Amino acid sequence: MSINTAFVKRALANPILRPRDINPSSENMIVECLLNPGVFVFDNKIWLLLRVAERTKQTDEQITVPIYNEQGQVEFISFKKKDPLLQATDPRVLNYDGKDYLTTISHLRLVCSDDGKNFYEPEGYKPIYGQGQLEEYGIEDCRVTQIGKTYLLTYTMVSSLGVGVGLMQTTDWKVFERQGMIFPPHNKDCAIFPDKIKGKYYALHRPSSPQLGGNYIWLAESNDLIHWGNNKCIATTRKGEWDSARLGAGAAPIKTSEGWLEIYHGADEKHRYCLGALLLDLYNPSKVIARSKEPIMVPEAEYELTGFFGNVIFTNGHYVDEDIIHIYYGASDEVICQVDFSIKNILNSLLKAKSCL
Ligand code: MAN
Repeated sequence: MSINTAFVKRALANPILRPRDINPSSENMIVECLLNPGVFVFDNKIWLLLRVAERTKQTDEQITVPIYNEQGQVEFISFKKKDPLLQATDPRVLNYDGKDYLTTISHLRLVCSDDGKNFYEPEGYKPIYGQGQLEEYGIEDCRVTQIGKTYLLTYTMVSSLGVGVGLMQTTDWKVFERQGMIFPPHNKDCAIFPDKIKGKYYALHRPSSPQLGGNYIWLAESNDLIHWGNNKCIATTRKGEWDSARLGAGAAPIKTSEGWLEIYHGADEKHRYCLGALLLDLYNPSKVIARSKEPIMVPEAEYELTGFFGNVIFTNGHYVDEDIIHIYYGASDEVICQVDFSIKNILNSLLKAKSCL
């Protein structure tokens, strides 16, 4: 049961942020893409924790990729385009002699706004860069969950050793306590629930299992946010559907009278990324009450269809104001956009989908 597209209210000002709106981290770098922001409310403002993907200038003969060295400085590696050992067909990643490299390196940047539409970089809040070997290819797609006065940041740590989930905590967005990798490779798309359930913390995450299984959403629980266990798979890909190749959680689930509402992304074999919803039992979130049969939103606008990696809408951030969920998303892995949904509408579409199962 699909959602009436009239209920998908894209901001008229979309894209609300483009690469040219953000200064590069140094004069050697070019901001190539802005992606997938975490969202939170702090100091009476709406904040985005942007993923800023940068690269250096390219030449006709060579492709140059950035990595962080052990000292945390950016270094560049160049490959001759004609070199037969180079495979460079995906704009996001290349392979040289069996080793994968990202074409861009991402860090996280804070911007804030009084109205949720016009964002600026406030003074005194520094960018967050990758640190150490497990983040040598950068950090990406950060979810932000607020518990009390503490903000929990779950983000993708990227390195030649693999892709895993890191955790940092902050109360003031100036000092960050890094807790290291909480879910080892291959894992990403981790969102911590904003409330404990029966005394335990819960998180959605997305391990990838290459031989058996696939790219599915799992649920884990923890007593201390650092050690996670009792893992359960709660949503798998669906053959022939819009989420047939992979799926992953968006931001922290929203508590509603009907259950935990989770907005997730699903992709098919052609790498079209859409948004859907899951409804999880309030007291036992491993129980899926309902799941969107059709996406609640598909790439349709021009800025969602073409760009750095077109046909992609990807979200990991929103804030809620009564019935409205204000979603921020990356479009075509290049620009930041905003869309509003009514929670009631999504819940209605989910409950109808349930009765069709
Ligand atoms: C990955 C994600 C995102 C990105 C999509 C689409 O799975 O981690 O960073 O937006 O692919 O390219």
